[in-house]
Amino acid sequence: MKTLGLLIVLFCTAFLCSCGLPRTDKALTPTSSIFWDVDNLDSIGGSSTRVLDRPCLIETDRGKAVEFDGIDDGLIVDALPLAGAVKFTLEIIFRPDADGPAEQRFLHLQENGSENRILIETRVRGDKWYLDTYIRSPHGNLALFDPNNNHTTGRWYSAALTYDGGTMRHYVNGIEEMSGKLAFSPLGTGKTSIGVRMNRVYWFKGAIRKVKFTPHVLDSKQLLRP
Ligand SMILES: [Ca+2]
Repeated sequence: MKTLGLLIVLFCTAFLCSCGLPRTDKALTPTSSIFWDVDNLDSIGGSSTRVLDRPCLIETDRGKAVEFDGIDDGLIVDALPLAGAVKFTLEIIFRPDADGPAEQRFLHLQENGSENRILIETRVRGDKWYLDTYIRSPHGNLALFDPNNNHTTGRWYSAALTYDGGTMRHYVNGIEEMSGKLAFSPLGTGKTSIGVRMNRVYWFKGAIRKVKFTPHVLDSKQLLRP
């Protein structure tokens, strides 16, 4: 009985000591890509997801996707997978539809309790759209957009935003469109909104199929294709 008591004491001591050890938070410092399939309305990427109005789950020739009406549909995911990343690649596969709002903030990574954020947006004019990306941290901010980089709505596209420690770049279908110098410090924990800006303005009209987060810079050849 004495031996059993001793074993229990030793086990509890070991357990308490291990709890006191510093741990690395994998959620804060991912080392490989995290894929989110936007293929349901309950849980995106394994994180709890809040549904704003009625985005629709749809079947497409490339698999399931979620469709947004451009009025009040959105998803807010309780995770910011690029928290802690000093360099990164953010990618999304989406289908922008014609005649949506002129400005659509449809992928928004927002640090809790600050204005620090990473955004992928579109500007839509009739059946044409162009990419607009934005990064903000305490070291500065930069928006990249060029109305001459027009694409046709109603088709699937991939957009990518990268930051390599000094330069921000963005791509459509793996082709670089713009770049600019930026100083940046990593975001802390936060949330991600899909189909709308976090504060429920600038709604997206179209469909979204995948989001991918990578804590380093991918080569253009490695980027997702639609
Ligand atoms: Ca709606």
